[in-house]
Amino acid sequence: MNDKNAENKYLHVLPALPYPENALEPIISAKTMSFHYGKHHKAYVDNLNKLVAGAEFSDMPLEKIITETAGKIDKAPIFNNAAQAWNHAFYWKSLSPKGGGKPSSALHQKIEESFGTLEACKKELATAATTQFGSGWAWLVVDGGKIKVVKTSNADLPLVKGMKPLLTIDVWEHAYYLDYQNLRGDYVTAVLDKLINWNFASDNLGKQ
Ligand code: MN3
Repeated sequence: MNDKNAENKYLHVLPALPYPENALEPIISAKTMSFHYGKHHKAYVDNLNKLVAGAEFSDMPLEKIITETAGKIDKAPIFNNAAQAWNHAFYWKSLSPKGGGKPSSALHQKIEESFGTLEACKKELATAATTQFGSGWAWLVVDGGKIKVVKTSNADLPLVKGMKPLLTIDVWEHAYYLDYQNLRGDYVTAVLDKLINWNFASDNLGKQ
């Protein structure tokens, strides 16, 4: 992509959005998407390439960089940018203009085993998303064969906790402030009702 990173075996690239920037309106505006994807997500990818250029992690794919740098204070800038690059790519796929509604029967059954009802699962996701103090993420994960809701701070992610992520909601202020200002709960409710991509979660459930 540019000469500066020519020595990197892995040049990290900003993945294409799975839909146009205005596709999630009116729940998430094109303006939010333009900044969130085009500025924030892009900056994480660009910063990661700069941080690893010609150095220790330049020959590693994204997920390996994340697991190798997790919990190491002196590698925090690399971890933060790598994890945020990964988290955002996963978040875009966790949303869909045709989202909301109900999961596939296999996922629905697993959700009912863990939460009783889909509504209870959504409520727990909403609670995690609204009670995460400061910046972070709410996740639906598989942990020990059971579906659970977890929340993480800043760039942290289930991948480094031995959990398989199924979907995520970004609750950093940049995800909702232009559209909802301080009303994080309204953003979360709208996303869960109209945009959440249960098909993506089903696909992830089926993966090893
Ligand atoms: Mn974000």
